[in-house]
Amino acid sequence: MKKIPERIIECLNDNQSFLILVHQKPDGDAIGSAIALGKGLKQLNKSVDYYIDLPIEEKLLFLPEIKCFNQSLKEKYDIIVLLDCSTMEFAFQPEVLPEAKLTLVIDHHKSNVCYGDLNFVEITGATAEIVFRIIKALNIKIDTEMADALFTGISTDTGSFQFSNVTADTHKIVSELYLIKSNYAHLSRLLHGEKNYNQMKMTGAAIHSLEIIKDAPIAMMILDHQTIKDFGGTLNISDDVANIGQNTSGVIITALLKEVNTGEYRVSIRAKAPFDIHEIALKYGGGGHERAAGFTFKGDINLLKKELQDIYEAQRDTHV
Ligand SMILES: [Mn+2]
Repeated sequence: MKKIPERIIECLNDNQSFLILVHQKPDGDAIGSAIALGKGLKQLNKSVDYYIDLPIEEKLLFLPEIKCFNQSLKEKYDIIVLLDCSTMEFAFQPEVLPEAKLTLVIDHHKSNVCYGDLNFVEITGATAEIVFRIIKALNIKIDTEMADALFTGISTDTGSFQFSNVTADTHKIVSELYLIKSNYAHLSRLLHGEKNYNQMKMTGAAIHSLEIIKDAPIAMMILDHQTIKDFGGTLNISDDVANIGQNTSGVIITALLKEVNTGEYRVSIRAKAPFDIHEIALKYGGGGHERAAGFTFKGDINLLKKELQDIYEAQRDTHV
């Protein structure tokens, strides 16, 4: 674990007003990181506003602070903090971005381009891990609500501690969260087990569409536009649907295609180590990590299949 640089701590300590932004379509890590940092800064008597892309998935709505999201914004802040967001284009931001003395970027994406005035980017399991370390460095007491927010961030981005991005540091941080609140079983079930009816049906439809590409250990699942509409929209496609493909015996790479508009797919892609699929996401203007990335694809799905196959074959040769 790198030490949090002094200038980041100073930036947070020495300023008074903060606006927190995260990536569009925020996930558990984005929301959990924002809330933990926001609550922490409020403990230091700072003024904190959040500007977050709504709606938020149902399972995250129990988190505190959500009622404070998108309240009237100031014209000017000391600091705009961007969390879990690899480029400014991915940030969900007001049409007119308030003025700020400085933008501070805190992120764990490999594809982060360090677009802030101040940047702290480290490849960790979740941005929430970095936020935890910042909060500790600021000597802020973590209350149970902040612990829940941090646990939510770490647990969701690591697939309940099963992904290859989990490290000893992840567990060290989570072990400290257990000293604040002794039991996360209920929260884990809420985040990873429980689904509403529409989410269950959507998951079923994804499984039904599962196809293994001929001659390659690549799984593809497609949720067509009508299915997404029938079961309550993309918000009801839970994060773990893409992992179902990955859990099929022998599969190395999975693509889950969500037809958000006719012929336009939001693609979630997963890979098993040591395979790295983040380049294809960058190529299509998306982003992400080595083993989990996303992008938008329009066009012939067979071409995408071919591309995935090429990635697999090129990397198989280097890894063997
Ligand atoms: Mn994240």
